[in-house]
Amino acid sequence: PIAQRLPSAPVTMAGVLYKQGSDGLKVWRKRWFVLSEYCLFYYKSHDEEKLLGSVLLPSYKVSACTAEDKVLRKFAFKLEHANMRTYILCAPDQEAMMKWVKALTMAALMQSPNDQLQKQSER
Ligand code: 4IP
Repeated sequence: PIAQRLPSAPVTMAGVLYKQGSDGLKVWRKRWFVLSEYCLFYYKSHDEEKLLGSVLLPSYKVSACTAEDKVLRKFAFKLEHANMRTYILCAPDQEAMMKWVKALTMAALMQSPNDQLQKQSER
């Protein structure tokens, strides 16, 4: 079952990412990703007509891929969970990758993107 998006929920970040297939050939597919609150949704394309999947982020660990992951793509990162599927994603450039890793990490920790700003202003 794919978690559905609540139209009223705010979008933290959206953009193109490449996603590796989970089956044998692990073919990369270009997808449109939307981060809304604690859930990452991916669609076939930018028009957001076909929702292909969603990842409930809390308890996921977000990190850049390393040589050990043997991912032959630049700007690759992964979403790992103790007992859920691992997602291997790849951003179009370094800046996008940094932004996604940061935003997804915050969502995984159930912190809203505004929490950090708030904490900074409290100091
Ligand atoms: C598909 O490979 C796509 O990567 C799918 O991703 C993926 O589904 C399928 O994995 C995988 O078999 P091909 O396109 O080469 O057939 P998407 O849904 O983005 O199109 P997921 O679950 O990753 O969405 P399985 O394991 O779900 O079949």
